[in-house]
Amino acid sequence: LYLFDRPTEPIFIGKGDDNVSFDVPTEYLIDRYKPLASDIQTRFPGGKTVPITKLNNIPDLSIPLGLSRDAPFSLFNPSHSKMAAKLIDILMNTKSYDELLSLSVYCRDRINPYMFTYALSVVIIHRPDTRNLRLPSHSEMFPSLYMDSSVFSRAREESAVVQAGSRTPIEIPHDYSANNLDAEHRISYFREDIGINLHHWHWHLVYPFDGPLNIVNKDRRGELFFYMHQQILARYNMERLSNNMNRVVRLTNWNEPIAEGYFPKLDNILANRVWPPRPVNAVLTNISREVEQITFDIEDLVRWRDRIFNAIHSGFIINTAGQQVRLTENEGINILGNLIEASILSQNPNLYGSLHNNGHNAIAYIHDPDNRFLENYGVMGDSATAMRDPIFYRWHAYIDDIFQEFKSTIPSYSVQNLGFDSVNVQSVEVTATGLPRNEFATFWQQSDTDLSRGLDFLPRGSIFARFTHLQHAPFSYKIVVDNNGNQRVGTVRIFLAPKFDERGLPFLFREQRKLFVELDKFSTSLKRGRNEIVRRSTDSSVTIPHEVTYRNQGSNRPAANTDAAATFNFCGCGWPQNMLIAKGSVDGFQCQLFVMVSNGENDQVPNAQGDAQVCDDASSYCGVLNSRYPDARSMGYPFDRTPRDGVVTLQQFLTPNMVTQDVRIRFTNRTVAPLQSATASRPAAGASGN
Ligand code: CUO
Repeated sequence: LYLFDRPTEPIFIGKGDDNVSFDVPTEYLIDRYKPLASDIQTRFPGGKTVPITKLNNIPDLSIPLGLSRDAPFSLFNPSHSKMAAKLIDILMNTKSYDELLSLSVYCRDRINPYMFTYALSVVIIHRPDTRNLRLPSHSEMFPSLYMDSSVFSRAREESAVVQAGSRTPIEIPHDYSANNLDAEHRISYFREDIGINLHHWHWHLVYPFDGPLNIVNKDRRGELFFYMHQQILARYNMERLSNNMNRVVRLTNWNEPIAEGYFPKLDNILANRVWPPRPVNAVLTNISREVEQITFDIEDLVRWRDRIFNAIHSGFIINTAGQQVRLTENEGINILGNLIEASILSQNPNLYGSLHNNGHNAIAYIHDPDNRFLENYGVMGDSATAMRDPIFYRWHAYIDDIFQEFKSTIPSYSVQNLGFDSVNVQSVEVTATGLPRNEFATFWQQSDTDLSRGLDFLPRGSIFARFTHLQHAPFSYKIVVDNNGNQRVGTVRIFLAPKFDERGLPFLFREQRKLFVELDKFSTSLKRGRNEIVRRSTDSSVTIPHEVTYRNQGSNRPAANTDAAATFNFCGCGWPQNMLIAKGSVDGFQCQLFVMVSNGENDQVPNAQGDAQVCDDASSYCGVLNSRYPDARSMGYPFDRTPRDGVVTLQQFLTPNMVTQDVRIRFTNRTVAPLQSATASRPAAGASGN
């Protein structure tokens, strides 16, 4: 895991506080350092050295070496993702842990650090012999992707003057990327939330669209691509409505200037440049970037879009063999997810192209489409940063609308598809200590994150950045269910949506269904008669705990080489607990809480256990490690389809096994100090957690 520390520094340099270095065979040093070998190897005496076995045969690395060390690496770039896929394949194919370590050390100072870190992370998550190593948080490895660049010079100064342990955390101001002259700035706290961006980075790490087939081809990955991003939009729209903003507008007209600008204030540490901004009213044009081998026209996007709509309305796609593949009620969404993204599972990339990925690219290179200014991609070109930009949501709203178009072609759920015989949900109630019933409380909270792993300066030792994020008071649901039949298993599905639209009118079901945010889903045994189910907000199947999102936060950090550590890696994917509930408003933003108990027998997935005990923390958006997706229903059920005839309001949609409750989200503009003090150093990597 030391391989992840200070990714741009040479491998043989002593690794910070822990004073660990690698005993690297001379042949492994890059040519520039070979003549200095004896000097280098004795330069950092003392401490611990990790012996590295010299491999007799180094596999052919020419493909991943095709990208220079200081070039930006983007997974949305097909040639980059092919290079990374090759590296993943090579590392996956090493025969033993020792061989993997040795080859990784060999690669580390040669391969582009960002690509190396990405590939090694994918490998560690997926190899049985490394799955239980504890990956550091991506925001620790590359803090510059997650926070205002001004933090780093202040951190450098503090570290130079003050000893580790007594250093003051560097505060990241709330308003660092813009001010309220930009209307979109009102929800920058959501777009720039470190936990949300980490979730997105991690999701794409667990579900890469290219790479070895056994890694890419996960159960229902195309459908999950649709659902996880649909939920991001539902959450974003709820956040917008809480801030008196309209729902996000789809990016439909690709010739019109884009009104939203974005100035990220992030550093690109590899190239020592700032990330390119996008001024207001930029216009998309054809992309022709020979260096990155990425060339397509806006017209290509138009053609792919038209073919995709054509397929949806015809009910089938054409695969590469020229055969029709039906877009069935159950399989259609998964086929389309892979085809629209596009992943390597797309059944015909020639015909349907790569609409979503190249939309990211068209926006990411909008400021320099033919590379005449030698500028890198903008934040839309990286899954770690894309969600910072308002345009991300407009682009994904467009993509989501295509999926919704498909959903409108398949049959609606009948009352029978929705009901659960003799099970009646009587009521649901939300309670939190010190709050009125059915009210959520939100406020600001500060947290600290350690920068020292990602910054290559001396003297070493922990130095923290202090950021402010949204938080809510923990709460519980109490659900009362009458079961007039025998004992059975039910799946409890809890969702939340805004009650009123931009004009203050109650939502019609047709629109509101797309705004339902999943809060939790779990299975429960229902005895005959009255059942009272109590469930805590922290148990949500959507979120991961704060200390998993920000792995440096101390006390719950599991020891390395345990099952709990494996949980940590996969479960880095998950919506941050602090963002479970939207901000709401000072007056109490009005929402509708929805609870459904569906028939567990129909929801069950054979062989869905996998490593569920190890990791099922955020299964709703991330699935379960080494397992099938744990819910047999279409993702988003029961809101993923247009309603049956005659249903206009949510009330009319309800069957007896569903209930709704009016609730409010009340925001208080106060800031709470960090839960844990930042003065304690992080535990040494590889050592037991404290
Ligand atoms: Cu997650 Cu567009 O897919 O960013």
